[in-house]
Amino acid sequence: MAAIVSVVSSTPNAAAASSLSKEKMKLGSCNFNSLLWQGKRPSFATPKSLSKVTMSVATNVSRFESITMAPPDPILGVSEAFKADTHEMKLNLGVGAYRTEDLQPYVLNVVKKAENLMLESGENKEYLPIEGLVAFNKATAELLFGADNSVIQQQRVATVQGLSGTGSLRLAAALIERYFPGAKVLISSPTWGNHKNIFNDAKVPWSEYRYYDPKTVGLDFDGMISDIKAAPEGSFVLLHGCAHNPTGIDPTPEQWVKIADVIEEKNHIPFFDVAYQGFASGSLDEDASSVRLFASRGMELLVAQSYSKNLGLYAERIGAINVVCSSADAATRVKSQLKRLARPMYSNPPVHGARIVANVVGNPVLFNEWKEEMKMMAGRIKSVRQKLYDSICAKDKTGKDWSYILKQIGMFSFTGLNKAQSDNMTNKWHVYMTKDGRISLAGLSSAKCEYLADAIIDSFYNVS
Ligand code: PGU
Repeated sequence: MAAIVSVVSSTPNAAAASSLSKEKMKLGSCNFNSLLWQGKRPSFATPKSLSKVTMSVATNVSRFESITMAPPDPILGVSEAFKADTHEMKLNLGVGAYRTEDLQPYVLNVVKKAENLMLESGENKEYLPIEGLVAFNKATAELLFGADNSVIQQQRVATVQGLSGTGSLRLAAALIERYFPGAKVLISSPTWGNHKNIFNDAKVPWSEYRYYDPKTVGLDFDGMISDIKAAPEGSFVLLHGCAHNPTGIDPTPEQWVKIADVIEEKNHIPFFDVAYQGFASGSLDEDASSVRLFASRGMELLVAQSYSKNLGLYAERIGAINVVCSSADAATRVKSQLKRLARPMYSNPPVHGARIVANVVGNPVLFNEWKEEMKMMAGRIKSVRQKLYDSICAKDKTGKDWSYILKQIGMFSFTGLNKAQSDNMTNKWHVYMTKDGRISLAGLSSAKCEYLADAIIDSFYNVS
């Protein structure tokens, strides 16, 4: 850490003194304070013009000296490394962000249309209420549960607009910390990397339940059920509503029923993270079926939503936290406390993304167009998934079963590559991915499937 020192001259020349006093010199990693303390003159190259200077104090060692460098983020840091690579075949399969076949970011047509409508109506930039845009909150809860769902009809859902999926999860974590002190959140092993950070920062204890079975590259259903059973009664169980991140492995409808059974039996509280509604199957309703199953049993539950992927609103930070309560009265009180938690954190949420969602969902023409675009995006991901699988099978003559790639759903494929193999993908093949072996198929074009297949086969067989 560099220390900065102001130097004052002993020369009688006032002008020179003043100019020198303004001079700042960097001392590199030298601990200047401690040198002064020891009565030693710090050794550094002194410019000639400063040769008569006495070091009459004014040290400024940073008060942040003890703060160490944070590691790069395991997901978002991958994009930074990708940008720095100049290789022509480089591929960014790190972050889960949809790209076109030309590997360009995609702004949905319905989003552009909604933005035009917003411009035309000349909306202002006044603060939103703490809970967010009322029309958005209504639209988002109805999209999740279905407008005719009894939880909506009976006004049993407390919905508060959040700062996308992450901010909504964080708000829920704050609610758990405040009103369920000591309660544990169970998270899948593995899970989206930020889940642990969110609960750690909110001071909510968590532990993991088994989810991924490396032997089958599939779901460890028995392990999952027995870990949920073994957890202290009344724990929160974090579930990925669809398109599990990072594995791409979802329970079957029958397995969801059994998961709901054990959660109910143990009096746990289901806590859904729904970051990919419509993106997994291409259907908004189908991707919400896990959440709706739990709601239909009359269970109380939490659901964090995100519009980053399904509407491509990544940077708008638009999402929501929904708390389904057993009475409308409880929902009103929960909502008031969510607002109280939000107020000192960020006061009130941003308006732009909320208006886009409300306009798209509230306009039947745009809503239908959105569904078509979502199907198109989900379809492109499915087609590169198929092509990648076909390319790998055609190139790999060992007879290894790669069918798990096809069984996975959503943006990601969990390749089963270990850290060393994932490093080889990046260092040798310029394929950027997370070190847990996850690739985002949303960042793959069909033109690059063959290349990726070569990279995976090389890494799998030639690196241990
Ligand atoms: N929950 C899950 C399961 C996610 O995968 C993501 C995004 C989020 C919540 C939060 O998304 P928001 O943008 O806050 O709505 N995961 C992506 C995006 C990059 C990241 O890590 O934030 C990913 O690549 O895993």
